[in-house]
Amino acid sequence: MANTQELSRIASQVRRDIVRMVSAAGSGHPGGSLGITDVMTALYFNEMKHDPATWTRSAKGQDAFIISAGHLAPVYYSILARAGYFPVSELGTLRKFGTRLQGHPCITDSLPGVFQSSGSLGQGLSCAAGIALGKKLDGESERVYCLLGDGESEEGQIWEAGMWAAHHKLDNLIAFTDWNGQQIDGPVEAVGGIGDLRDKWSAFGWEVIEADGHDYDSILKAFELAHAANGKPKMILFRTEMGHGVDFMAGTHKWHGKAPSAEQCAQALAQLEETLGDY
Ligand SMILES: Cc1ncc(C[n+]2csc(CCOP(=O)(O)OP(=O)(O)O)c2C)c(N)n1
Repeated sequence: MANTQELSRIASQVRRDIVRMVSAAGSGHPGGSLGITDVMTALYFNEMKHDPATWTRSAKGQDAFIISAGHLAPVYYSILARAGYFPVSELGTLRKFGTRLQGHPCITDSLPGVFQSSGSLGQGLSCAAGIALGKKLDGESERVYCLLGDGESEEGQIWEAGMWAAHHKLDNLIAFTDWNGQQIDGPVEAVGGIGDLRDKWSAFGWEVIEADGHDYDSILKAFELAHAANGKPKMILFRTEMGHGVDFMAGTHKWHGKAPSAEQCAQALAQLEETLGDY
């Protein structure tokens, strides 16, 4: 289990990976990936019970993770590689024809660590809830985690899954939202308007926890609070900043799905400490 200092070092390398991967691919989603990096690092290097050496999609004794916001693949791939699911050198193959690292995660690509294909927004929570019920029926005590975007939360299927999970009292389901206030075309409230996510998830019968998605104490505390077996699924609303860690990408939707040029990549890397070695 990594401590907060180690998490911060890993996250810096993950951010470097994201910038380099998307820049080399010439397309992809750096903004949201950089914003949720601290939470994803804490999830895989501290919170989740998982073992890359014995992982399969149906392995017993391990937690499951579904990335519903599949466009955040760059951060997901970097985290999986850095955690030991596949060689770090493979990160340089993002979005190339015939590789396992397509623009959105796909189970038919057989990339170790990937539980579910995603990219078509709105579907992941349904999968996560199904897995959570399956674990309960099998008498397993492991948990299921699911990452949602706030823009993604405009999808109706999310709320159907939310009702269903509460109905089945899935307190082994911990969903979390990348609550950056931005989506593809601008601020979430300007594009679709989801209102107050705290009130909405509470009204849907979920335990709601709010946390700072760039403060490891806050992130780890939120996960700890979510462990309570109280008959309710948990929603952690992580306040994040899109593009966090790179000054010219921070706080704007403009880097939602745009690749940095070679020059911009170098500029970004100069702001991020190399801690584990580049691929
Ligand atoms: C069903 C579906 N509709 C539209 C899209 C296109 N799309 C990709 S990401 C995105 C915005 C998602 O916003 P958010 O979840 O807030 O992610 P962020 O911008 O923070 O990365 C949209 C509309 C999609 N992938 N799937």
